[in-house]
This record gives sequence, C-alpha cells and structure tokens, in this order.
Amino acid sequence: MKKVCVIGLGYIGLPTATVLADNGYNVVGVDTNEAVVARINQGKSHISEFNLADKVAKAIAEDRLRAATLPEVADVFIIAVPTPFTAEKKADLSAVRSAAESLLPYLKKGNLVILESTVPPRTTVDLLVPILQKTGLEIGKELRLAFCPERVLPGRILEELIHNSRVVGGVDHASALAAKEVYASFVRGDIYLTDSTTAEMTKLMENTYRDVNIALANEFALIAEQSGVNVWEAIRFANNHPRVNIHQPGPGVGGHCIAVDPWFIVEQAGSLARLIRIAREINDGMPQYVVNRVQQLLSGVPSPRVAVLGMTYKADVADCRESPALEIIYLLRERGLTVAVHDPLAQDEHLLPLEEALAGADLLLLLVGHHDYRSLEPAKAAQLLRKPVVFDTRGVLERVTWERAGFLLATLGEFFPSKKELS
Ligand code: SAJ
Repeated sequence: MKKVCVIGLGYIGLPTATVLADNGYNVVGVDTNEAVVARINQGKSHISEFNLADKVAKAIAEDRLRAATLPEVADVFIIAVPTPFTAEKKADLSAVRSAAESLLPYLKKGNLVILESTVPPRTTVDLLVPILQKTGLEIGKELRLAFCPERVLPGRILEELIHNSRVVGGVDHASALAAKEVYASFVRGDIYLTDSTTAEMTKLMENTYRDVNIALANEFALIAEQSGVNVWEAIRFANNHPRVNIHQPGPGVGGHCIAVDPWFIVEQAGSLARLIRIAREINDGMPQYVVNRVQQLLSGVPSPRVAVLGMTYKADVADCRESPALEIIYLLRERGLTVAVHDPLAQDEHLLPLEEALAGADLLLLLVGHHDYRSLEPAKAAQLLRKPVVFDTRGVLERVTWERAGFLLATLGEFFPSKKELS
C-alpha cells in the first residue's frame, strides 16, 4: 500500500486525505495546528462540509488516516496549504514555502511532490524547484514534481473531488504521469496532462472568469435598477440563449478563492490585466453600494435598527471567510446603525435567533440566499419588525407574497422605491 503525506488539513487537504484513504492509500495528514490534529485523530472533522465528518470518522477508525504535526517519510507528498493575499493584493506564499521546506528531511529518490494550493503562474518552477533541489535530487528524474489545482466547490467538495475533471501539470512528462496515477485512483472525471505553469494559469483563469462574469451581472443590476428593468428576469431570459451564461448579481463576492485569485494574475500581468482589475473593483464596491441603499431606505428613521439575515460568504455553507456580509455589517455599524445578525449556519457567538434579530427592526436586509430564508414567512416577519421594509440583495424573495403582506420590498437590480414611496 502506498503512503501519502498530505500537508495542510483545511478545506481541501482534509477531504483529499479522506478520499485517498478511502481509495487504498495509507494517509498521514499534517497540520501545524495541534488542536486540529487532535480533533482529527479523535475521528472528528473541524470543517463543516457535507458527508466529511462521517468519512473522517470511518478512515480514522479503520486506521487508514492519521493526523500529525510533522511530515513523515512517504511515497507521495501533497501540499494543500492556504495562499491568501497581502494588504497590497499580492500572493502570500509563505505557507507554501514553509510546507515545501518542511518536507526536505523526508524526501527520497522516487518520491512525488504535488502542489494543490492556488498560486501565481510559475510558482512551481520558480519557488518549489529551488527549494526541493536542496535534497540533492534531480527534479523531474529523481524527484517528481507536479502542480494539480483543486477545483471543488465548497458545499459539494467530496462529490466534486471524485466527479470533476482534473488538470495535472508536471515539471516534466514523467512527473505529470506519476501525478495522474494518484488522481486516477479516485477521480471519475477526465484527467488532462500539461506543464505546471499552464495548470497554474488554468486554475486562475477559471476563478477569474467567474469573477468577471459576476462583475458583469452586478453592473447589469445597477443599470437595470436605473432603467426600471428586473435584472433577474432579464438574466434568466438571456441565459436561454444557447451561448449565454450570465451569473447572478449580489452584495459582493466572498470566499477565499474568487475574491483572491484574480489578484494573482494582476500581480504578474500588471497593466495587461485591465478587465480583471476592474471586475475586482466592481465586485469589491458592492458592499458599499448596499450600505448606501440601506441608508436611503432608512432616511428619516430615528435610531434605525437593521436585521441582517445571512453572514456566510454564500448560500448553504457555514464559511464566513471574505464574506461581503461582514463588510456590510461593519460599514452599517460605522455609520451609527444598530445591527442584529442571524445566520442559520455560521458559528459566531454574536449571532441572534431569527425572531430576536427581526424584533423591532426598521429594515430586513437579506444578504445570503440560504435555503431557510427562501421560505421565510412575511406574515411572521411583519409581526416582529417595527417597519415592514425589506431589502433583498439576492433576488430570492417573491415580490407578490411580500407585497401582499404589506411589505415594501426593494430588490437589488430590480426595484428601488422612490422618495415618495419611502415616506
Ligand atoms: N457569487 C455571486 N454570483 C454568482 C455566483 C457567485 O455573487 O452568480 C458570489 C457568491 O455569493 C460568493 C462568491 O461569489 O460570495 C464565490 O462563490 P462561488 O460559489 O462562485 O465560488 P467558491 O469560492 O465557493 O468556489 C470557487 C469555485 N470556482 C468556480 O466555480 C470556477 C470552485 O470550483 C473552486 O474550487 C473554488 O472557487 C476554489 O477553491 O478556487
């Protein structure tokens, strides 16, 4: 049985480690966080993801997965550590660098090292190769090296790990083939072989495509509001065209990928990346836009109180990293508004039960299209709110139902009430 050492037991590393353990590998997962290691060794997952807790419990119980704070001698090493960005919007590769350096004492001839963390183009050849050369092994021939980006969607990680196609970029063809063999043990989608730099760029292009597309949807939303058009309906109609796929507008783009990865291209390409930069700026400007609209909806209301529904970065996940809701809540408070927040999935001691968040509020601000919120009853909300006003930034509330219950419903990209309607 081959042994795999997975460095980084986060959103990608832990699911990958359990899937490998499920598919015949002896797996040791490594994390610098001792509490995470202890928890996993008890058969528990520190990450909230569909089916993951069961998979971790099973792999630990059957002794196919173990967690540790230091790497060990193995056949394959997979690096899946975070690559955040700095205040200057530059990739912070310190975790990748220290993960690679931590492997040096354990690497031997015939090993394969795979980087899965999202990185700027050329990181594998320019950063990893020089570090791994310190082993004295010839990179490619004696120590195989590949970049194989993760492409799974939070909320569907385990399913997508198996069913998505995979891009495998080797520093040479032999490295790509060796990495393909590892993924072929569990991936049912196609596996495409290329060089490491093309694979790095492919990953960044996927998330940048999504970011630029969402920026376009957000721009359409602002234009639609001004022209009296319902952007949600217009996008639905446009998407019936066989070659159109416009994404959804919203209060901003969050998460640790789409709001970050385009900057890795900007960092390298500079003034060539004009569209990419402006798309980032449009999406980053959405929280401010939402806050301005909230203030317009509440103008003239003394000591206004806002009930914010949703704090996570997107619907039906518990993750709040880079969530636009966090910025919106911060900005509202900075402008002197009282804010009460509810979220059915996020873990935060300041969150309130739904009824308490709604009680006495002058505005219901919907920031996340969680499943629970789609079936929110307007009659119940009307009893709790001080004023029957709703601002839906996700286009999920049904206009007829809410208006019938006496609400003034403002929807991003659809309808914003005039001063007369607000008075
Ligand atoms: N969003 C919109 N409108 C949309 C879609 C998303 O405003 O039409 C917002 C969401 O609300 C959220 C943000 O964008 O705040 C990102 O959400 P997402 O579902 O688009 O993406 P992530 O960050 O959860 O996962 C993405 C995925 N990339 C692509 O779909 C191209 C996933 O496959 C990647 O593996 C992941 O990034 C990653 O780790 O890079």
